[in-house]
Amino acid sequence: MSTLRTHPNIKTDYCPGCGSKFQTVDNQKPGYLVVPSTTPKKPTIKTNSNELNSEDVEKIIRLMPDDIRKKLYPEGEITHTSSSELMEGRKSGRMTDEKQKDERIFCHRCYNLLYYNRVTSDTWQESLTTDKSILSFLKKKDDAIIVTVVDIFDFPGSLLEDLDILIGTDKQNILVANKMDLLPNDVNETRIKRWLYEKCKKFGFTNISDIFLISAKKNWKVQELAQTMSTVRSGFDDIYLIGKTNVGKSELINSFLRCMVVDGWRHKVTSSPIPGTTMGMLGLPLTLFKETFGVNPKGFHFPQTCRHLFDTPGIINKNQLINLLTEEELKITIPQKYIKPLTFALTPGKTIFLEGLGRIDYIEGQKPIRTTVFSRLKPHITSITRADEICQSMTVGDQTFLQPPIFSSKRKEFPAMIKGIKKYAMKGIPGTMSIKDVVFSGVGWVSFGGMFDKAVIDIWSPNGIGIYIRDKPLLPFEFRGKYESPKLY
Ligand SMILES: Nc1nc2c(ncn2[C@@H]2O[C@H](COP(=O)(O)OP(=O)(O)OP(=O)(O)O)[C@@H](O)[C@H]2O)c(=O)[nH]1
Ligand SMILES: [Mg+2]
Repeated sequence: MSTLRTHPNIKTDYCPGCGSKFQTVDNQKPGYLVVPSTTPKKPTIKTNSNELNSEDVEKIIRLMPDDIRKKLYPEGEITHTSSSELMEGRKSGRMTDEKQKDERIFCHRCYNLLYYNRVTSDTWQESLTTDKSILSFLKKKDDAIIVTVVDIFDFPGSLLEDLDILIGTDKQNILVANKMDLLPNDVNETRIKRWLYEKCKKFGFTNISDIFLISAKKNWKVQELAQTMSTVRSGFDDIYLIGKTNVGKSELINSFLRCMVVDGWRHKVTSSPIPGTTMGMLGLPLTLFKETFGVNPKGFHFPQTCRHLFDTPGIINKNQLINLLTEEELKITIPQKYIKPLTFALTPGKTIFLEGLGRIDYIEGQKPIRTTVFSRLKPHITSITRADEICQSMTVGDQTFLQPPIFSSKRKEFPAMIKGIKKYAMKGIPGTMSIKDVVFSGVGWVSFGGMFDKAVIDIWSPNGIGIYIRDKPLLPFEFRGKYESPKLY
């Protein structure tokens, strides 16, 4: 593989975006590299006579009055640009942009994700790991602190189970609940932290040094998190970000880079909605972050040489419904911004669909139940009989109004909707608090509340996977979102 390093910008054998080992054999496999040419490109011939070449531009800049030139191009900032780039520069107030300056060479998949926001193939999914024991080396590693990242929008589906057994209880382990920007901004953080702690205990994760509610995308609470990491870290520790796929580990690395490193984008790693974006360990030297992670509470500066902040490959959650989706479907399913709760009354004999990814039938009960949907997918309500017919047509591969899934001739079989939980009984309570959440992993959840004696529901999903019942709802009081009638068919 060392032959790949013939190009001056290929510094290692691994892609700096996703950590895959570079290879030039199979363009459907991780790390595929189109080996760039080392021969310098010939200058492009001007086709547009109005376009200035770099020499023309430099000449114009040289001829400018001194004071104007200094104002426009402070020392060291003059770059070779064409006239159209100059226009761009003027618009954005910068002479160059990140993509021009980032000279690192990425694998084919990262290149397309970073610059075109698209995936090049879907067969790489076969190389993803479901085996969380790849992290078990951490159990023997004394010089490490762990940051366990979960997705608050997909909890408990996004939590690594039995963490205490997997990596031991002798290390500092900070729990980070990411994507808080998707929740209403007036949520009670103390209650959510307590809620998270209780849930984690239930899933075999008790060794929690601290809990942070952050948004890596918006850089919320990222500086505070870094401060705590530096406090709990001894000078000789590496830092590992671990978690299931798609929780935002890589985006958190990028957020640290954005907040704490000048020109941090030069070290940016690949983050995308495709589960399994990071495929190998990616270590950024802590020296990059200057003192951020290197100062202990007493203020001593420890040597940081060879200590790293590691992004790790996410452990794929076989239960996550988003693993079944194509890139196009992911783009319409994964929430990007604040999810507005949608509240309505569900009457006995009715079904609520979250497109073709979730279905709840109200099979037995007397009264309507207060139902609130937290999902990017809009709910559809129909009778249970009609819902059965719709599912029947989906099973034979017919396109229905429920999308995703989007059926096409190219699509491999999509799993049929089956009952994952049958005849689940709930009892209502007086007051405004919700009583249960039904979670469809990665897609969203439905909260139930109100005063009723008994309501019995069946819960369906593709192959019956990814369904969790939360005895204590995450947002028990946030049902008041704008009342809208769900679509009726
Ligand atoms: N709304 C929101 N989206 C986020 C946030 N952080 C990450 N994301 C999105 O979540 C998706 C997954 O992010 P990644 O950083 O690739 O997740 P990861 O944990 O590194 O995933 P793998 O590499 O697959 O293990 C991307 O679409 C991100 O834009 C956040 O704070 N808020
Ligand atoms: Mg990643």
